[in-house]
Amino acid sequence: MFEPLVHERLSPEESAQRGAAFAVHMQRRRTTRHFSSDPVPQEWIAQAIRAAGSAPSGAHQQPWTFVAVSDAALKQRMRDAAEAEERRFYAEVITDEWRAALEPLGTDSVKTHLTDAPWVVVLFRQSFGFHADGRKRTHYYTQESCGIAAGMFITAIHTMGLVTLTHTPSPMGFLGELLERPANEKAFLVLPVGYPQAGAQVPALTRKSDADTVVWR
Ligand code: IYR
Repeated sequence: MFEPLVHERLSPEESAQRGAAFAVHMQRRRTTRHFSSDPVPQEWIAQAIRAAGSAPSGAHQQPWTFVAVSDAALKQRMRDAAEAEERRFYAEVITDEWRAALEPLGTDSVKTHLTDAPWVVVLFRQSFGFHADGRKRTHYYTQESCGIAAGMFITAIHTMGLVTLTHTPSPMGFLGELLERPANEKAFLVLPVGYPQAGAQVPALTRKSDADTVVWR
């Protein structure tokens, strides 16, 4: 079944203006580890998830589940479990090369963002799904699909004037248990969302230039 594409062709001037303004808007996005506990309405999180859910996906299987946590006790349990994993990571798993790469970012095993931020959104990747009759249904390109959806979520959050952090506790198995997800769902990314703390600091980073990013042929 097909239907007509709904598409508005913009004037070249409008395309150029929107493209330039959007690139400036996106260059202002920063990842922060310092969240205020100021509340954020549930509807705003729902809007960002709705935007993320518009992502293209392999065979349009939409292999994602977003679990949005605001319950303080649950956030504390997620933090306790994440910090236990991260203490082991920073003490035993990390290589010298990896430690040096993270040094400018100032990361460590203390994950205050998991309890400070009003929302912690956990994106689960559905590594497979189910047919209506309960048979297992293969999902395709789930990593790519969830990566794109995550990017759209981050863009929506930034556009709403909020901040987020892409947190990847490793391993992430504890999240499926704590959030009671079925076995076909694998935690993909943890995204605390909120306002930045007053006086929040971010690493002084520069981004790759156009010349280092793109090859024209
Ligand atoms: N998962 C760890 C380590 C970590 C790894 C990378 I690559 C980062 O960009 C940041 C952190 C942690 O969350 O601290």
